[in-house]
Amino acid sequence: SKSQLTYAARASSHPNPLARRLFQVAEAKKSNVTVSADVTTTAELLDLADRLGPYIAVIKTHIDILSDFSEATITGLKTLAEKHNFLIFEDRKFIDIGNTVQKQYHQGTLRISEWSHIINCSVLPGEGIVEALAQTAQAPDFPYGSDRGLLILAEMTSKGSLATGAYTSASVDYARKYPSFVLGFVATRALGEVESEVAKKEDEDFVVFTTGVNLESKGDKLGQQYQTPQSAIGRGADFIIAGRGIYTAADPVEAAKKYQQQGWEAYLARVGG
Ligand code: 5IU
Repeated sequence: SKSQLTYAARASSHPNPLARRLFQVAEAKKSNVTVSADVTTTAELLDLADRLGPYIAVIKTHIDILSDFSEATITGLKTLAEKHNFLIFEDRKFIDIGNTVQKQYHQGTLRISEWSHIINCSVLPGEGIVEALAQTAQAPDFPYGSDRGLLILAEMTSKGSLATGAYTSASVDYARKYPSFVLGFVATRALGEVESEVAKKEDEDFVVFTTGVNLESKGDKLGQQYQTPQSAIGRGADFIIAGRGIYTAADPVEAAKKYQQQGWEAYLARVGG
């Protein structure tokens, strides 16, 4: 599978412009780390983004947990993304009928389409959610061009997750049906071999983001289950997502560097570097 190839090779051959950019960023910065910056004020978010920016490929936000979201949040995030060459992933987990998610994505208070390169959705509502988000982002008058993409939430890390079996298979089906907008998956492993109703193309190259990565802890008191960067990347993660493991560390910059180093070494081991 493509996960044996280097990010540089995948960047040069990938048909999706945002996937190419993602792999280029990883290669340029020698980082496959996504920091999940789950802080609750704009000042904390922008401070983390600026300090950790050099060591990460992507920042993942939950913009609706900020107590003071404003124009300054958007401007600050966009400026820092350019300054440090990282992409923005709003972990909004859209999960509604097509008509509603189009408005949640492209209208409304949070203006997600304006600043977030990557979004994600659950396929619980069925294929229509993917179709609707693709339709909005690929409309001729969509202002942000081909610089937007979707990850399908195919599995979850929490204890007792119901995102398994037929749900995970449907995630793969819809990714294969909308490859020009679906970058890949949020999942705990590579999904290329999952049973699917849609035939796998020989050159298929979906990107796998794995959450629940932590070097110090096995889980939390609310059902989160962790694995290490080595384990996640060994199972097929292309990008590892760490939240508290980085931002609650005594020194978040040192922690980010440690995840960057371990994530990169695990990647090099996988591609045989
Ligand atoms: N997140 C998960 N598990 C999942 C999915 C998303 O933890 O299956 I999909 C989010 C929740 C949180 C971050 O924003 O990833 C993990 O944070 P910690 O590393 O602090 O547990």
